[in-house]
Amino acid sequence: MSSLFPALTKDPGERPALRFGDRSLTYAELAAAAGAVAARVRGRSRVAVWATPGLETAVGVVGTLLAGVAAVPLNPRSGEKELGHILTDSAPPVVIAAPGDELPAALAGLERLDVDVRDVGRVPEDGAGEGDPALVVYTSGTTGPPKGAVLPRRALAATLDALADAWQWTGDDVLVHGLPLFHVHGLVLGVLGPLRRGGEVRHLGRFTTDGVARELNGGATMLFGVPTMHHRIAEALPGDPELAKALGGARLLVSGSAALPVHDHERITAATGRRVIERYGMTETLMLCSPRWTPPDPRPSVRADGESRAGTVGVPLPGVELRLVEEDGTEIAAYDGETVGEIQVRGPNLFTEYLNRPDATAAAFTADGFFRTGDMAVRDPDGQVRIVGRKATDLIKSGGYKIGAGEIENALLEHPEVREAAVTGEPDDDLGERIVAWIVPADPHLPPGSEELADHVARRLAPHKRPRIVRFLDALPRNDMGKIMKRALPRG
Ligand code: MCA
Ligand code: AMP
Repeated sequence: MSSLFPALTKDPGERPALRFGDRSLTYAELAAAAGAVAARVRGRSRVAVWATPGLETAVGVVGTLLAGVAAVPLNPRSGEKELGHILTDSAPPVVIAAPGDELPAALAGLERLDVDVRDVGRVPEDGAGEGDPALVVYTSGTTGPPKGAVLPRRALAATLDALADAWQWTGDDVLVHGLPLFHVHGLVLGVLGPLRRGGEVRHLGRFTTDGVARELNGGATMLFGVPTMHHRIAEALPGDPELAKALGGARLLVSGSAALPVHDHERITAATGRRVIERYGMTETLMLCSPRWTPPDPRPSVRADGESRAGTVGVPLPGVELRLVEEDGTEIAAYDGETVGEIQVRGPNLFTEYLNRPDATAAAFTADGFFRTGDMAVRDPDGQVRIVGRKATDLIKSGGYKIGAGEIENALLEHPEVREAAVTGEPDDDLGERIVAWIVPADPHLPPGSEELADHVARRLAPHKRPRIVRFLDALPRNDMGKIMKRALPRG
């Protein structure tokens, strides 16, 4: 296929490509450093990347892709159980890291390859096919450990080009964000996106509203974030004129990974005069829907096609076939803003399979090749999609991370002082949903501490999967079959 990064192969110049804090690389420097990585990983089956929010991660992933090899980004905060599962499942022979990174014992058996961002190599000819795997990204399901979604090179190219079309995203754009680099949002959209366009990304290392204000006031044109980040911006705006000025001057403010509450949309628009564009996607499908961006028209009566409207996620992106279906599989024809159905999608942007999970892959697709998203939506008369819920109550979206109740329950049950455990999500102004653990202690007179249980989950899985609230019960409500009835749990 044609190159994923034309800006690296055709005359890479002194234009800025990547900036992390005070460290940066031009396109020429990135081509050299990523070319050196490519030479070192060529011919490997897969490469794990210790995905800290740093320059080396970006160079490591780009170099791996240039070599036609698939990268497996690892959350550097993964606990032992989660990391162990990902390594066993994806079996990478090599791990890419930054010099000086301390790697956990689970990675000791892998060959370690440190990225030197000043290395000089050549960008190889692109010999990879469009169906070849580019990334394996781990994503939670309702039960069991996370599954590795295998994303082909075609999917990355298709989704980034569709977004470029919808948003008029070009090499002149400078993106700022503070998203983690082991998920689709921060890595594919947030790093590979600007590089495919030949533009610049400035990563904040860690999200702060001050960092956003500084970069948008200093030449950045676009901001990507999860709703929690936009919520924190909305909270800060009244007392922060610099932030209001920064957002007011941006070309594009984008939210995704979970629903942005209408209240936060409204507060940002009131303080900055700008609408946040809300797009919708999934790890398995990459981006599915977005409003189209058009330059602001001074005439108030002019509305652009698919314009951003709070509460909706816009229209299907170019190349994405999207349908709503009833429980029995019947397609819903109505654009009435009322009839709810599951979103099913097909297109070049989709993953190919869950690694080593043919059962789960088969269950995820319909006979005619549509992927079942599990998201429930309606379509408004103007074609805009409005997500109204999710099929599975056992999937929790917290801070934009998808977290399966089952994996946390399993981790909690491994604690010696826990007899029974159920995990639910409840509304949270900041995180969207917060994780609640319902525990029947082994010894009713001596329940484990809440902090102790949170640490236990954080150590095994990852800190963002830890329960924020722990409630103790004498017994979990169960039906006649013995199944836990989560809806019958007392409300907090
Ligand atoms: C607290 N911490 C702990 C513990 N408690 N560590 C270990 N054990 C504990 N018991 C630490 C945390 O690690 C962290 O450390 C700090 O305390 C605060 O953590 P926390 O409160 O959890 O989070 P936060 O810092 O407030 O994070 C909010 C956030 C984050 C920045 C919005 O949730 C985030 O980055 N979300 C992005 C998720 C994302 O990218 N999703 C995209 C998925 P320290 O202080 O050192 O940091 S892709 C997707 O969904 C699709 C494709 C799409 O559409 O985009
Ligand atoms: P992930 O598996 O982490 O890739 O999360 C994908 C899920 O995030 C989708 O299936 C949706 O439930 C949710 N999601 C992503 N973007 C939005 C959005 N703009 N509005 C509502 N939900 C969203």
